[in-house]
Amino acid sequence: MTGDRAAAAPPGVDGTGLRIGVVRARWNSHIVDRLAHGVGRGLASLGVDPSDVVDETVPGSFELPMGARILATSGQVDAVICLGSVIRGETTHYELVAGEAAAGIQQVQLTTGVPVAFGILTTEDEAQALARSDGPGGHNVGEDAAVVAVEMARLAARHRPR
Ligand code: DLZ
Repeated sequence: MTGDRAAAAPPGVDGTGLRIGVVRARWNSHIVDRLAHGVGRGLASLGVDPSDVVDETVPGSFELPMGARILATSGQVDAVICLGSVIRGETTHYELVAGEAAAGIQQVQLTTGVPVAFGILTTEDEAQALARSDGPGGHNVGEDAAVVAVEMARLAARHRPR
């Protein structure tokens, strides 16, 4: 029991033909790798072709907004997913890294108009991070973020100015 609720895709949401950017932080990579597996499962379940996924890494979660902005403005992707793990017990400036990552991601999606899904775990300890980056059938925030990215990319496409 993680205390979180996973995002369920609304009926009919389909990722076929969408191009998705995935930016991963290299800090706590053992957790971020698990989130990336969740993204893979989530995108595959919605029909996104793996060849339509653009993968990049950045040093840490603080750099995720910049990585997202680079992909969002590249014209290569319909949405971006940011993956990171910030663990309070192991990080002296937890609030700074987690807060700036969240604020930066929101700023990127609002200023570029390209949806950016928040797949960053901000947890008290490693056990919580492991519980939220589970394998198939368990809770994985990367899988949730994949659903968010596809749903928001479709929303943006439906209302794109002509
Ligand atoms: C410096 C730092 C620390 C202490 N903790 C984390 C963390 O828990 N998770 C994470 O993704 N990144 C961390 N970082 C690195 C910063 O995000 C950033 O990469 C550096 O401050 C360099 O700008």
